[in-house]
Amino acid sequence: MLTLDRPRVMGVLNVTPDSFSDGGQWLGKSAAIDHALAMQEAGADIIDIGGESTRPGAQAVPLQKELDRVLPVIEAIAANLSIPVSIDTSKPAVMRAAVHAGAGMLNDVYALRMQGAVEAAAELAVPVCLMHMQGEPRVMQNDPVYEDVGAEVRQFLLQRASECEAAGISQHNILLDPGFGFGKTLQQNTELFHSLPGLVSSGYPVLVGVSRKAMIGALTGRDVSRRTAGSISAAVLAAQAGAAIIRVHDVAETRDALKVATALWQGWA
Ligand code: 7PJ
Repeated sequence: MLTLDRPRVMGVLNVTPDSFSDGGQWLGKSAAIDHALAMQEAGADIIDIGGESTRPGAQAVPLQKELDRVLPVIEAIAANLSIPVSIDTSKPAVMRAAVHAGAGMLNDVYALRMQGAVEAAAELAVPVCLMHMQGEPRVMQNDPVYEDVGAEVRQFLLQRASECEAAGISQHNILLDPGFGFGKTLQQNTELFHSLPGLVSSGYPVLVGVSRKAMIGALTGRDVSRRTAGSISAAVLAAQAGAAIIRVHDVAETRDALKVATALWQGWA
């Protein structure tokens, strides 16, 4: 679907009223499609659509509501854009409906741990991103504890990958994501980031999402609308550590930064 010969940019499109950085902005179908087109124009390699906020403290969204939010947008994007669409969901019914509507990838912050999700992903046979999270969104930031966050996250993800493969998901369709901000303190996020090369060495493509997150806010003292520079710094370092896909809100800026950083890092333009 997408070759991973250079760091790829995944543009975030939340069709939710309550996501932390763009909640409510792209709720209307035409606003969502315009934003997706703008991200494609800005150099996005893939668009990630989410209909359920997973911000700390967020409440679950009923199935039908999630379907109503995401399906019309996926259909329109699949018809009008040339880049693939990923569906950010944990519900097997949403995974199935989204792929039938044209989505080409699954992105699951629960790493397919919801009942029926592994089976759905195996049947759909599209790439799937397995993300690490300690706890669940409602309570995940209440004092998360690790002995060695990098090692524990890596072990969890490799265990999930082998369970998924045993259930019929092709190894070539699996991506791993350490889940920055999902049940991690600032210190744990920074340690985890430092351990990225270890996860990359597993051989699975690694997806990293740090864009505008609280860890960027904590390090810069900026509110969510002014975290672009901090986010780009993290995106460049993630790419340098070997991440295959960077999930971001600020597509044009991140693309520019990655183009410059990649050429200079390689010593080859
Ligand atoms: C992530 C995600 C992430 C993956 C969100 C936000 C919160 N999916 N969905 N990785 N974050 N794979 O955008 O800050 O880090 S929602």
